[in-house]
Amino acid sequence: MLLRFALACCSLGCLASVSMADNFDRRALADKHAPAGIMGAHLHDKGEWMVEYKYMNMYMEDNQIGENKVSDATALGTATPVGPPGPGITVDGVTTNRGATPTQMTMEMHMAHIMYGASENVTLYTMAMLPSITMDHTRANYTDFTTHNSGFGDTAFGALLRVYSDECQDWIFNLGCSVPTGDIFRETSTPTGSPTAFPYPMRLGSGTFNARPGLTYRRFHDWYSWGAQFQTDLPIGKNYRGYSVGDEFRFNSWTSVLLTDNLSVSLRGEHLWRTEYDGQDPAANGTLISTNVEQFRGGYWYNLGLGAQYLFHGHYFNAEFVPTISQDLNGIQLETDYAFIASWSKSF
Ligand SMILES: [Cu+2]
Repeated sequence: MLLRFALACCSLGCLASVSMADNFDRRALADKHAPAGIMGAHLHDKGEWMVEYKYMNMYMEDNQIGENKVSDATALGTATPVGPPGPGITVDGVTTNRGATPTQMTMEMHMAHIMYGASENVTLYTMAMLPSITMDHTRANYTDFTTHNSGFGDTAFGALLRVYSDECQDWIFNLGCSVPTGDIFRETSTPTGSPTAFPYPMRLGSGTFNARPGLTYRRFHDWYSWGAQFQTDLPIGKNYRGYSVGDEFRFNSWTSVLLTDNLSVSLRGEHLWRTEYDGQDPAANGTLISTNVEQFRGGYWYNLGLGAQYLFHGHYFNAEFVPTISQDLNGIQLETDYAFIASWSKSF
């Protein structure tokens, strides 16, 4: 590492050690992949496969209007138990939470990811997702209930195209999409006793075909690497329930530092924008609860990613802790606290 550092200091090029060993592959060290929260940022050699299992858990607690946290009493519009229906709260001209307010949500996701190098310049990938969503609520009469939904989510696939590469940098275009394999028609008997549609954020998929184009830049230096990525998730048309989820735009940048050839640490910053939902599901009653309000799905989030990557006999471990540093939410929504992402992968 010290030698690398010394070489980097006296070199004008990005990779001083390239000339030291002809077969040296800088992209094979611990920082070969971007931090765990990033997808579509590396290519594979022709004929090479990669399998990955990725786990994510995101925690949300308490409501926020815009940038300000509010109490459950404020979210329900009453400090003393009434109803339901209670008075609810009016935000941006929309009255909601007359039935109940969400207080907490966890979204777990299991992901199975396969990549294949179809050629030197094209890597194909697919990813199956299994979300498991749990939401806690308080009614206007201050009794609590919990709803849960889990199963097969939407499936992503696409092609990563090498736009440009040289010995120390890559430009990669992600020609990605997702198909609506996640069920959006599931119902729950909690809390009403009769089957009711899950609110928007508890559904397993978007119900639409989504275009997910993205562009990534990566640059490798002797003892560190960095990258930047713009990634989108754009629903096309409306689903069979008459709405589409919001557009999503993410801009990430990160730096990974090699502690040894097999161990690196990373720091990442993520800007995330989501627009409100389009259309309306007739079964979503926004007056009863804020999670059914189409306008209250958008906002801006700034997330930090503190990660580590470890390469052990061909097994690649990638983990990241992702606290949300600031957020500006449309209407009233649950506040995101943090996420944890971990993955194991192997190439062969
Ligand atoms: Cu891969």
